[in-house]
Amino acid sequence: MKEYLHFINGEYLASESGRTFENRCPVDNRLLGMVSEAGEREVDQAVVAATTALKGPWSQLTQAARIALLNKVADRINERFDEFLEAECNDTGKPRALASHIDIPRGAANFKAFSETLANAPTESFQLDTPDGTGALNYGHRKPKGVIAVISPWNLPLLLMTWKVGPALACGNTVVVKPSEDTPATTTLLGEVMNECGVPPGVFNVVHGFGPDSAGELLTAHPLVNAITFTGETKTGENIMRAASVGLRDISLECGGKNAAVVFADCDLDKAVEGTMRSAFANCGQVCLGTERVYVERPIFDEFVSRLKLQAETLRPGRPEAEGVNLGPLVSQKHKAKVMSYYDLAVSEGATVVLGGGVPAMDSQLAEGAWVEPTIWTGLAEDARVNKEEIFGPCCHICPFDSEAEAIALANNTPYGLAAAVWTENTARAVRVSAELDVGICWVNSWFLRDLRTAFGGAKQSGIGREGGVHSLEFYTELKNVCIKL
Ligand code: NAD
Ligand code: 6OD
Repeated sequence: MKEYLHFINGEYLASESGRTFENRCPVDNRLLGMVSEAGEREVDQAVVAATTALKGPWSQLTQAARIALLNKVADRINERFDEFLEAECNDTGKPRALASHIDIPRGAANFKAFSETLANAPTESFQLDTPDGTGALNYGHRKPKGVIAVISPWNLPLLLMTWKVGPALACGNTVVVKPSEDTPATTTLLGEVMNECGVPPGVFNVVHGFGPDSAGELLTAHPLVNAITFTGETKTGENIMRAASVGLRDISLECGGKNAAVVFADCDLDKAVEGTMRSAFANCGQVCLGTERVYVERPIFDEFVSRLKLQAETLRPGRPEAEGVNLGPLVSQKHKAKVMSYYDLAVSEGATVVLGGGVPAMDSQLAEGAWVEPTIWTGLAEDARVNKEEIFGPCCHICPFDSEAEAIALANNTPYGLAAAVWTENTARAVRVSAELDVGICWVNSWFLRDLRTAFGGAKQSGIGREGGVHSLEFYTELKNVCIKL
């Protein structure tokens, strides 16, 4: 049985209190190990280590040397690919085919993606005329922001954690990471990689625990934390924003969504069905960018519904390593209970269940796992709770529309504003509709196609701020103006 320890100042250690909690595999509910729960002492140790490292050898490294170290980290993750893969699949239950294609490669790539941005991003410069005629020169100078608290979720644990740690370290900050209590493994393993690559102690620290009254809250409240970057639910984002207001610390919040896909009759239907298959069911529907509301133009509505159903019926649940498996369980029993409550609610709100709606029959060992059926509904009212609240499971509701204006209004009829997918072969329409959608990320004829130089983040209640490319640079550095009187 594994022991998941904190990683503080380059060393693994358990909590002084001896408090631990279980880490279970959602495939069959087997106990994977015990996780040490950080208290005030460990969180303080981690933040102090990060504060000390900020002024130590880390600050002496040139940008090029820092980038070279982070490239080494990326390479070492790839060398230890199979260990990261096994750890991620054990914690989440996701198919190996998926994690080896997305989670682990992106977990490594996030350490490389920002080096070119950093090396090539200009800062502004202005010449100012002065009454004495000699003038002044202004220029921008970037400094690391300091100690960054990174609070991450369980759905893409390595990818979403390194998406923040990569640029934070590249910009010269130090970090204290609090991974999700459900997925401690890959973040813990990353500590070994940091040591192997020679990243100075205290630059990367990990504390384990829960959110409220535990490591998460203690970390975000710590006065030596200079900024907080968070991915998770909107409600948690609100709590973190409150914590960050003490001492006016900067925040980046990447939160929940209730994303729409808009499928026009002039789309390439094969591509629209295939894309919606992925956006609704990939990672068992546990992707923040995933589609839970599908709006389809009436002439192709029936065909779209029956083709998506046919495709979803091909999803094969099973162990992560099993050949041909393309559907994992949900992350935990707790999350299964939440998703199942929405499956029941959909029926009581009057949905027609096109597919699924229950728990699949799994063989004896897997029967204890957090499995749910891929589910498709039609016929719900627009204001049904199932159409309004984020479920974060393998499910979607499909609704017909009759005009472009109606589709836009329906898609925007949500307090969230993370992502959307538009399916049309008419370029003018694609440009028009994507301009009108109130979201941070809009894909046309694709989904989750990522270019790490681009802005990533949510509108409305899906978040605050943008990361990615120069936007990460904006968040992870403090921009100072230097004014030289000539
Ligand atoms: P969550 O908000 O429950 O937890 C996220 C993290 O916050 C965990 O590490 C948790 O322990 C911690 N936390 C909880 N309360 C806290 C508090 N008061 N103070 C400090 N830390 C606290 O989210 P989750 O269930 O892990 O993840 C699923 C959610 O994340 C969904 O809503 C999904 O849409 C969202 N998400 C968003 C994005 C994005 O990029 N916008 C990406 C992935 C997931
Ligand atoms: O691709 C990314 O950089 C990113 N942040 C993806 C988020 C996925 C949400 O579940």
